[in-house]
Amino acid sequence: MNRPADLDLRDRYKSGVLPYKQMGYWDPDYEPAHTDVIALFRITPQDGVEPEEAAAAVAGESSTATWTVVWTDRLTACDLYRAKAYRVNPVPGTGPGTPTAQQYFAYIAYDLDLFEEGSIANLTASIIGNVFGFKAIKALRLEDMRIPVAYLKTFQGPPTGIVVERERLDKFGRPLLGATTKPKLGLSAKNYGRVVYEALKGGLDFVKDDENINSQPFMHWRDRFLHVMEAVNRAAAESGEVKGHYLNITAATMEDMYERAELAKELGSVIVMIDLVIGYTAIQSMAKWARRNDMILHLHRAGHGTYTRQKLHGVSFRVISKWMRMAGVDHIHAGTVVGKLEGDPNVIRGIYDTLREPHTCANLEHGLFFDQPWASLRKVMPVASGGIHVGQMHQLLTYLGEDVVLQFGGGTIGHPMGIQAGATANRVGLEAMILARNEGRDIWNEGPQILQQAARTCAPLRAALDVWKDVTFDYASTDTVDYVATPVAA
Ligand code: RUB
Repeated sequence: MNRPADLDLRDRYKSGVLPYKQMGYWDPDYEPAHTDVIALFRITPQDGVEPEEAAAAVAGESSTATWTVVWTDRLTACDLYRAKAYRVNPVPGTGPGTPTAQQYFAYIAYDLDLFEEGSIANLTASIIGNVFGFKAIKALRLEDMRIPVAYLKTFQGPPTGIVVERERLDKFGRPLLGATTKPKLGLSAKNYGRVVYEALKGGLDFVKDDENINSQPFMHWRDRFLHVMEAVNRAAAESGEVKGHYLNITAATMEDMYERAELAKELGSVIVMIDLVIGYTAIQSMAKWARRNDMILHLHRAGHGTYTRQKLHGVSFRVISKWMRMAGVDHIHAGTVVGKLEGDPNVIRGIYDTLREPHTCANLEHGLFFDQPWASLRKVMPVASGGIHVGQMHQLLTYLGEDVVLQFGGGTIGHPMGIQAGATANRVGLEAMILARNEGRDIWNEGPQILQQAARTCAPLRAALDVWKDVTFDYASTDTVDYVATPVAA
C-alpha cells in the first residue's frame, strides 16, 4: 500500500484534484520487485514544480492516473497497478552554477500486470504514451529500462542471432563486411545489380539497399530483387563464399511486405531488411516471419535521430536497442564512433553491450543504469555504418570488436579504381588488422603502419588510404554519458 499515511480512504477518493504524489505515485520506500519493469527518465520540471511531483506525474500518466481523482480506481487493484516513482536524483552537471536547467533522473517501477505479453506496442503505449507532452514538464527523456526476465521470456527475440548467422554464412573470427549501394536513389535495376556484383566479388560479405530504396519509378522492387539476386548468386559461385544482399522489404502495408519477403525467400536470399519507420508491430510481425522462414532480419534505424539524439527530450537509442532485441531483429544499425553520424564512444559501447551480451551489467560510464539479464534471447549483430573507410580499421576494431558488420558505402563505391577494388581494399585492410591483432600487436597505436604495410602488396588498399587518409568527422557528440568526461574519438 503506497497511499500517504495522512490520507484516509475518504479523502483520497474525494472528487477533485490531488497532487500525483498524494494520489500514491511517489513512494520513496518502494523496493522494486524482480518482476517489475523499471524505467529511468531524465526530467526537466517546469519552474516551481518539485522533482518528486514531476516524477509522480510521469509515473501516474504512464500507468493508471488522470489529472483528477476518479472513484473507479476502487474497482481495480489500484495500489498494485499504480506505477511508483521511488527515487529522484539530480543529474550531474545540471542546475545552479551550470549553463543547463536542473534535470533529475527519476526511477519508476511498473507492475508486470500492466503489460501485455510479447508486445512492444503495448509496453511503449504506457511508457512513452502521453507523458512526453505533459505541460508540467519542460522536457523528458527515457534514458534506460530494466526489463524483468519474466517479461523478456514472452518475446521471441532475434530470429537467427549472431551464432547461427555466422554458422549459416560460414564466416568466423572477423567482423563481417558490407556496403550500402550508392547513389541512394536513382539507379536502374540492371546498374544496381552491377554495383552489388562488383562489391561482393571484390570481397564483401553483404551489400545493402539504402533505407529509402523501396519501389520507385526508376526501379520497381521486383526488378531490384531479380537483378540483385543474380548478382549475389554469381558472386557466391565465383568466390566460393556465402554472400548476401539485404533486400529492403519496407513497404506501405504488411501485405506488401509479406509479398516482398516471400519473393526474397523464393529467390534464395539469406537476409531481408526493414526500416525502423515501419513501426514496432510491423517489426515484430516480420521477426516472426523471419523465424519461420530461417531468414536473417536486418533493421535500418531510419528516423531514430529525430528522437534519440538530443539528451533533453526523447528516447535514448540504448532503450530502442533493448526493445529491438526483444522484438526480434538480427542486425541493427548501432553507430560507428568514428563515422559521419552521431556516436560517443561510451554511449556506443553501452549500446553494443546491450545487443551482444548475455547479461549486461549496470555501468554508468557507458550509460547503462541497470543490470539486465537477457534471459537467453539471442544476440543482435550491431551494424556500424555511415561515413567509415578502411583507414579507420584499427579504430573500428578497437571500439566495436569482432561481432559487428562494418559497412562501407561511399568507402567502397567511391574507390578511385572502381567498386571491386574498393571492396578488396576493405577486405585486405580488415584481414591485415585481424592478423596483427591475433599476433598480439597493439593495433590502436600501430594501426596506420599495419595498413601501410599491407598496402605495399595491395594496390586497391594503397589507393584507398591515399584518397581517404585525411577524412575524419571530429565533432563534439550530442548524446553523451553523464557520469564521466567523454573522450574525443581519435
Ligand atoms: C551509409 C548510410 C546509411 C547510414 C545509416 O552510407 O548512409 O544509411 O549508415 O546510419 P555511407 P546509421 O557508408 O556511404 O556513409 O548506421 O547510423 O543508422
